[in-house]
Formats: sequence, structure tokens, C-alpha cells
Amino acid sequence: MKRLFGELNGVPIYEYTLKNKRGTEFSALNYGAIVTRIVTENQFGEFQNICLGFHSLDDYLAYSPYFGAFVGRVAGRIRNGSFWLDGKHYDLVKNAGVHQLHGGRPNFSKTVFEVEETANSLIFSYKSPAFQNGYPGEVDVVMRYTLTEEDAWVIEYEADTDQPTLFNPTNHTYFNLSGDVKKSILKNELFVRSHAYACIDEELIPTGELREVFGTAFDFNEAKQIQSAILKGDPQMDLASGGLDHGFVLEHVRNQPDAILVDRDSGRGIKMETDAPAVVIYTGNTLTGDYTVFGDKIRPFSGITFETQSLPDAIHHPHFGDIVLRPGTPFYSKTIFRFFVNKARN
Ligand code: G6D
Repeated sequence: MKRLFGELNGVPIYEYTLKNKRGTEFSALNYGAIVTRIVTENQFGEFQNICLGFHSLDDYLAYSPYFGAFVGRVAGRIRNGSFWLDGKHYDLVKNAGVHQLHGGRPNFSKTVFEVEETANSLIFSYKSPAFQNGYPGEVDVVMRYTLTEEDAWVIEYEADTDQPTLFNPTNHTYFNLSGDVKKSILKNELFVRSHAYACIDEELIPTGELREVFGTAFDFNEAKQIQSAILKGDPQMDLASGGLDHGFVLEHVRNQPDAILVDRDSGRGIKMETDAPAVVIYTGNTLTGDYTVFGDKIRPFSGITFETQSLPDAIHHPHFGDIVLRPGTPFYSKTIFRFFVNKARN
């Protein structure tokens, strides 16, 4: 099912909606593969949208801090917007001071995709031209969102290149499980199966140090309220405007979630599972500006992202893992967000 959402340089922008038998709805645009709404039930049987977004395309064009967006070719910051690969030096488009953020400009979040609809999936495809934003290789990208009958949102990324290049995509949906943008995510309980995170500098770029979480505010191996971590404090959080904006190395236990987020008031929760080596968790620390989200003023901590990926700036830190995409070895990665609700007892 689709409806016209707006028009961009004469190109129609559609909002596609998937719905399952439980009544859960999931909508996304052919622009940026942006997830505009995820409507799920709370413990009282009310269906509400649990992600940040806008009602109009104009707002996405003017304000969006990557709301719901497909991010690529490379998520996060690349120091000095340049890198060496196979003995060659590449200069990238710099869109964060002298650095590159989320693939440069225009990146996937600002791209119009071909979309194919199936009964429970939306399949987005795009051919990213060689040297787009400075990256070598023409890359064929196919990304699929599926909404299952069991309330799982599945993201599958596939890519193929004709030249060695970098590829490390993610999705930038900000969840607010309360269904009410006025409520912050600070009281949400967070579990992350991670023993170490990537330290950042004052420009939010990984320094290369992987620091153990034990005994620090970054230890979410037992679920705790996000605000308790922030109150405990850590100089690393100060660098990120008083919250999380860090890559966590995931431990991955078979058939177990990598992260869990719970909002006790609404009864809603999410279990996140991924095959990606890491997740950048951003608690919306710098969500400010002169705009509204579904009618409410944007505020810090009004959403939280789970940006599954290899650690940011991996190309400059060999121990962060390999994000080089080579011809003949296609990229595949899968992330699942399982939505659940703990119903109120009568
Ligand atoms: C990402 O890590 C970054 C943040 O620093 C940035 O502000 C946001 O995207 C827009 O999560």
C-alpha cells in the first residue's frame, strides 16, 4: 500500500505501509528509505507511533537529524574525510567540519530509491555511482525491510561493487517507546550485551581505544535506566553532550538479543538482534532546533537509535574490523528489531 507523500524535483515521493494481523504498521519513504512510522500496541491496547519523524517531506528536507534514515555508504564519522585503500589515497566529501559523517552529502538518506513491494516487505534498490562522495566503485545496493506477523522489523542489507571500496551501512531510526514525543527516553531500561565500547574524542570520533565497560556508566550487561547511567557520569559521556553516542562491541550469544530496550509506562519493549559486530547507541543528546516532531518541539533525549554496523572509522583502526567491500564478495548483513508489549493485568 502506498500514498503520495510529496514531490522532490518532480519525482513523486511515496510513503509505503506494511501492516500485520496484530495491527502493527510500518511505513517508509522511497526518499532515504526513511522509516516514518512504526505503530505498535501499548499495554492498554492503544496503537501509537514509536519512532521520531515528520508529517511532511518539506520537514524531512529541512530539519531531519537522520530520522528513520538508511545511512551509507559508511555510517559514522571518518576522520579527516580520507583514507588509504590498496595503496591509493581517497578524499571524501566532508560534511562534518574536516570529517565525513554518514557517507557525505548527498548520502543514502537523501537518495530516491526504486521500491518493490511484496506482501510483507519493501525492497529498496539503488546504484551508487563510482566516486559518489569520493568513494571508489559503482555499488549496487539492495536493502529490504520486512514486517513479520510476530512484530519483528527485519532489515537486510546487500551490496556489490565493481572496485574495492568501503561499505558500512546502518539505519538511523530514533525509537521513543512511549508513543509520545513529549516523554524522554531517559527512564527507558537498556540492556546491551557488550564488554567494551569505542572511546571518542571531542569531535565524537573514535580514538582507537576499546575500553572495558565493567564498573563504568557504559555497563548495560544488567538492564538499567538510561538516566542512571547518565547520572553516574563519565568523561566519555561529557564529550557526547551528556549521553551516549558510542559504538559498543557486541558479544553475540546465539539466539539471544544483543540489546533490549523497555519502557515500563507503556509496557513496550524492543529486542534487537544483529549479525553486525557493533552498535552505535545515540541517546539523542543533541536533538535541538527550531522545529517540531509531530507537533511537539524537538528536545534532547526524545529518541534513541541502535545503529548496527562495524565500529565507526574502522578504516583507520585495523582492530575495529574490516569494512572493505571487494568485487566478487558481496556484502550481507541483517538486523532484527522485535517489538513486544507486556500487557497490563486487570
Ligand atoms: C549519529 O553518532 C552520530 C551523532 O553524533 C549525530 O549527531 C547523529 O548521527 C545525527 O548517531
